[in-house]
Amino acid sequence: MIDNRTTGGSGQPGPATSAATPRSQGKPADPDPDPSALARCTGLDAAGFADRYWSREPLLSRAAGTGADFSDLLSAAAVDELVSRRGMRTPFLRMAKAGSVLPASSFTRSGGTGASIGDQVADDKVLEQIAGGATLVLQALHRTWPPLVAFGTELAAELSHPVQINAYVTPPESQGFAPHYDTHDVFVLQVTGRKHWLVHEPVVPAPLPEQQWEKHRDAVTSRSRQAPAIEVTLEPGDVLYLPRGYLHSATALGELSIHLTVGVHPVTRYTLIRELVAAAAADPELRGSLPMGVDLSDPAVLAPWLAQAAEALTRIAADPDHEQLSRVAERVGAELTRNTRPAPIAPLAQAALVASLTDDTPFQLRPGLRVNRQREHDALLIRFLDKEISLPPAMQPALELILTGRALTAADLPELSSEEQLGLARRLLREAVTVPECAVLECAVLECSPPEDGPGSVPLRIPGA
Ligand SMILES: O=C(O)CCC(=O)C(=O)O
Repeated sequence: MIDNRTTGGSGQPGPATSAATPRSQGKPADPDPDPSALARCTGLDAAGFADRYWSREPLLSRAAGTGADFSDLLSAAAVDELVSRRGMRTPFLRMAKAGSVLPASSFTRSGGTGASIGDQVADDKVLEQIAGGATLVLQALHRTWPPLVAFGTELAAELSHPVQINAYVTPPESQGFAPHYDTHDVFVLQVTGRKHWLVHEPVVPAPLPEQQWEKHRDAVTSRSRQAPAIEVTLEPGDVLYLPRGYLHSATALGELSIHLTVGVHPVTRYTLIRELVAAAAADPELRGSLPMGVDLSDPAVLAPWLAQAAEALTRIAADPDHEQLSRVAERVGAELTRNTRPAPIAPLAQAALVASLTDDTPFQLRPGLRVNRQREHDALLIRFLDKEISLPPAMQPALELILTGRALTAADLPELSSEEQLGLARRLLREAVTVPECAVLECAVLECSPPEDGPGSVPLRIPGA
C-alpha cells in the first residue's frame, strides 16, 4: 500500500513520513535554467542541503516542485546502445531477480572472433532475462556514458566526495534486489516509469565500507519486515536521497522503470582517525614499547597507556602546524585523488593542440583534477593522479593562476618570458593538467581555493555553490 503522505498531495516536495523531510526546510535553489548537478538532485542550494540533510536525513524531491527531468542523462535507447554495441563486460553489468543476483553466464558470452573474452554482455540473453522479470544494472556509468561522466564530475566537485553512478532497469511489476543497505549515500534519480520504494531505518547507522549489510543479514531481514519509515512511489524527475545505512528495496509498477543511483562515498571521521594513526607511526613516542612483566590483556594495566597514547594523538590533532597533521591531510588528499576521476581528455586532440599552440590559444585547468604543489629543494613539485612533475620555482605565479580554473592563454601567464609562457602551456597540456577550454567536457568552470604556501591540495568547488 502506498502511504498517501508520500505523494505530497499538492505535488510539493514533502516527507514520505517523519523520516523524509520536506525541501522547504532548506533554501530552495533559485529557479535556474541551468541548475548545478547538486541542485538537480535536491532542488536546494548547496548550503540548504548541507545544513539539514547531508549524511543525516532522507530527502524526497518531487519533480512537481523542482521541475527536474533526467532524460538528458539516460534513456531506454541509451541502455539499448550500451547493451548491444559497446562490448560491455562484467562487472560493468549485473542482473538480479526477485532478490537474487543472477550468474553472469545467464547474460554474457564470448563476443566471437577478435573479441572472444567470455564475459561480454549477450544482448539476446539480456532481452530474455528482462522478459522474465530480471533487473539489469549498468555499473560505473560515470566512467562510460558521456552525459553521466560530465554529471558525475560536476557533482563530485560540488560535494567534494567521490561519486559513482549506476543505472537500474526493471521490467514492469518486478523487483530486482532484496532489502539491503549501502555503505555509501545514494541519490535515486527516477528517469522513466514509476518505482515503489520501501525504506527502513538503519540497523547500522552510518556504516563503513567494511560493515556491509550481508554481515547483518538477520537484523536487515527482521527490520525490513517492520513498517517502513518511508513508502514512496518515484515518478520521472523525482529524487530520493538516502544517507548510508537506510534499508531499501524497490518494485517497478506497471511499466519499465529506469533509475540512476548516484552513490556518494564519503570521507568520514573514521578516515581521519585511520590516517592519524597511520601518520602517528612517524612519532617515536608513539612507537614506544609497553612495559614488561605485566599482563597486557588486563584492561586496568592498559588504561593509563591507552590514555597516554590517546593524549599524544590529541596533541597532534590539536596543533594545526604539526607535521603529522599535514601528513594526515596529504593522505586524505591522496585517497580523494585515487577515488575521484577528473574530466576525460581526448589524447589525439590534446596532442594536436600541443603541436599547434600559440600564445592566444585558450586552455584551462582540467576540471575535477586534484593538484598538490610543493616547493622542495629549489623545485616546484606538482603531484596529480599518480604522476609528479617538477617545474622551476619561477613558474609558481603562473601555476597559481592556472589553478584558479579560469580560461587563459599562454600570454596571460605572469612573470615569464614569451618562450617560457609557451613552454609551460605546452608542458601542462602534454601532462593533461590543462585541457582546451571546455572543449572536452561540457561542464561548469571550476574554481580552486586561493593559493597557499607550502603543500596544499586544491579543493574544487562550483562557483556560487
Ligand atoms: O531497484 C532495485 O531493485 C534496488 C535499487 C537499489 O538498491 C539502488 O538503487 O541503490
